[in-house]
Amino acid sequence: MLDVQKVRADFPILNVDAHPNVPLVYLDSAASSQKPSQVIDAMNGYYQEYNANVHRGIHRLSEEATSVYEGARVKVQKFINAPSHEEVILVRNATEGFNLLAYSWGGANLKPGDEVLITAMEHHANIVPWQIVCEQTGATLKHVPFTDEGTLDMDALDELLTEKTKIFSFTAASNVLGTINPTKELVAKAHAAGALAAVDGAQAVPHAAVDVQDWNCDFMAFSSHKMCGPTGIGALYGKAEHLNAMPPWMGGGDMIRRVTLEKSTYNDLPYKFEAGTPAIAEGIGLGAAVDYLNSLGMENVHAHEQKITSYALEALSEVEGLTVLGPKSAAERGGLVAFTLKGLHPHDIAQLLDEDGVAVRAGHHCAMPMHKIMGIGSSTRASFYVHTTTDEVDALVTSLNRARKVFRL
Ligand code: 7TS
Repeated sequence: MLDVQKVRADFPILNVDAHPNVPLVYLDSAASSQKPSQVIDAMNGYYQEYNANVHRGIHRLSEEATSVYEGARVKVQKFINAPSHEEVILVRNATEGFNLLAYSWGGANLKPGDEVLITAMEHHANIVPWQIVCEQTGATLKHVPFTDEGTLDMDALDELLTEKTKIFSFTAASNVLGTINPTKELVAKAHAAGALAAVDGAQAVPHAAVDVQDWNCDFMAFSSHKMCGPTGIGALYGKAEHLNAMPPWMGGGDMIRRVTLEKSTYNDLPYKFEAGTPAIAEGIGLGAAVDYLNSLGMENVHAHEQKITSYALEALSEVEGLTVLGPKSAAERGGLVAFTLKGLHPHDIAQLLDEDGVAVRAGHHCAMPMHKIMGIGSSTRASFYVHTTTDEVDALVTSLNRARKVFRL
């Protein structure tokens, strides 16, 4: 189990007050996690001790920067158990990963009559790129519905996966319902139908051990900033056989082998998909974040979140008028709870909670279709991570009850 007080000491921001003399209760890690000093120090160390561009200079600083930056790629590879570092494309975030996939793979492989299958519980990052590429290629976008319990409708999935389906792109864990999808089974179903399987790992990789070989997915995208790392960096994992066959996405320096004024040949993986100077400090920070999570142990991270989520579900059930979205049991969910509170708009709730130092997210959480299906425009979401305590969940509940009183509910 995690020693939460010891973990909290790693996060300098947890000593900062939300308002003068109001301690911060940070319950918004699903939007972006806080960063431990190990990550901040690694990024500062690059800028202060060996700042230089990578992959080009033959001097000590550039060689050191290249070695630490490329070392981070290998750390990411091992963290998700990818067979090779060449299959880890460093991108800006999960969103860029899906855009790369949709434009490059989709642009080259989709045609009228083909279908792309997603689910109704996707983040916009795994919806909009597919809408754009379907519009451009004439392919059709379909979606798997979810049940009233907030789990995927597996019967509908079996009907929707046909020989027309070219790719099934779905989230491993929902950022609103909290649902953990049966990724391995979903990948197997896609493959059985002759389709590729792409996984949105944005809410999965930070929270539990992920093994892309065990899942056998063809692609997976995730972001560093939700896993203790910096913003501006993330990864798209892809099987080499697909990545090698895909055309480049962005052109420029680093992604080429040879350029004439008429024509270019392209670099090997992973560089074929990495045009221009990369986010070097951020890549190094991501490597440090992987080291940090490994030092805690992903089994411990997962167990801690399950404990907090289970406590939160119980504590929130005492708040009058509150309805939790998604599965009822913590065992079926990730470390977040989104809810509605009768008579109160999520923005008003978030504002009142903020007065008490409690930071939550309110709105549609970049999942407008999912909210529409549930018949609500928005929700309030509390999300947990390695430093969350049961006292902080109690503070959330106290603050929600105060909000109800303020609005005379
Ligand atoms: N997929 C899922 C499941 C997500 O939760 C998010 C971000 C993304 C993709 C996109 O990640 P990005 O780093 O490329 O922006 N989700 C949230 C959220 O729930 N609140 O703020 C961002």
